[in-house]
Amino acid sequence: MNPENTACAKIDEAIAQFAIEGKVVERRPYGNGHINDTFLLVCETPQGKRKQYILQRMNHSIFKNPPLLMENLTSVTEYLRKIILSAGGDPERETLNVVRTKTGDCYYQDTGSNYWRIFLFIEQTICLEKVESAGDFYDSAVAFGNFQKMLSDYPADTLHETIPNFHNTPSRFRDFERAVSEDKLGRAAMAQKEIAFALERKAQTTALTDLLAAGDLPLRVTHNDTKLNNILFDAETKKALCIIDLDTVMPGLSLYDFGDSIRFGASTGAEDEQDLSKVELDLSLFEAFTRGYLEGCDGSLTDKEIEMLPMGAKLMTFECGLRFLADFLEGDVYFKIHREGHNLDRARTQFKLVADMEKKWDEMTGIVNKLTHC
Ligand code: ADP
Ligand code: GN1
Ligand code: MG
Repeated sequence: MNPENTACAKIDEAIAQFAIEGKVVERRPYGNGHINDTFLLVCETPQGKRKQYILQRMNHSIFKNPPLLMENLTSVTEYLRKIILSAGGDPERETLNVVRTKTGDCYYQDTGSNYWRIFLFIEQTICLEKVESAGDFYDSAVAFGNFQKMLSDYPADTLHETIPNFHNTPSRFRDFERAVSEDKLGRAAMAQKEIAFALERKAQTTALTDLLAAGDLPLRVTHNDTKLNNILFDAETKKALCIIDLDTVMPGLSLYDFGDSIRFGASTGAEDEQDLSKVELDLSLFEAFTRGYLEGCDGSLTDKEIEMLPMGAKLMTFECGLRFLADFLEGDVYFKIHREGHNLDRARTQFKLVADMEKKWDEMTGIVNKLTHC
């Protein structure tokens, strides 16, 4: 999906439906998300006031039921709004705010079956693609832990599963095996080393799902996509301000949120780094995030969840690698790519990180023990 092409097609029809302030004077593709098509809208009122919005075309080949997704999202953000207000915070900056259509709906389905939504643009914020300091990463951890805590009494059974089996690693492994055996584009030959790496680790994929099935890990309301660029930092205070990208807020494990943050943020290289010598797990960042996450969850994690934190990190990294590799084999139909082989490069960084976590396993568990016994 190319945002520019989309812009030409239905974007004006969509914008006209929403109750936004002023006239759109500029619009352009925005951000680095892999899933939705995101645009910044700059508006001006007749009085000369400038107001900005985020317009998104939801990816409905991935999110099969955008209306139910939007029901989750509006309900969760309204719930968060009340908690933020009662804590004396600013709900227009600390959570997403959905702008309604002129007829009061939270999304618009255009005549070409695209689904659109608009959020208030959260001004004066920074979105980080890479951890710049251990302090930032620690802050993001407190915010993600706190996010889960804020939603701890949310009625989980009212949430729709926007992507079934999203973090079910054995199910992701089966998808990967199918992609290898179908090898639709004959690309498997280019990824033999990576395929072998994944197959050798099949037995590990059930580590978390087995504990969940046995009732040894609690199901919570989790974000499920906690990479660093899904959090906005206040540009002035540099503090973590708002958790965004709420499309996958669903019942899940705390270890999914912990692990996904580590795989993205505690790596010394970018998710798509081609020079693998630059990619390893930074243990000081692992420690900073673990400390922050434990603080943000504020004593709510069980002993078993804490014990499994390193496994959460390893499994989420492995799972993401499997997903990138399967998508490479299937012809890049899920994650947006910006160059040939992009998904293979991404899979390679994830597997390099997994291998490094295996080497650093004792240090990882040592850090978790140290932080929970001091
Ligand atoms: P995707 O699902 O494709 O990752 P996101 O919802 O994460 O899409 O949005 C993509 C990017 O747009 C984010 O990483 C962030 O930079 C920016 N963004 C999204 N919502 C807002 C907002 N309300 N205010 C400011 N920036 C935003
Ligand atoms: C996608 O939407 P975005 O870019 O924040 C993906 C995550 C992956 C991530 C890898 C809905 O996240 O699961 O971990 O890419 N989101 C979805 O960068 O599949
Ligand atoms: Mg995102």
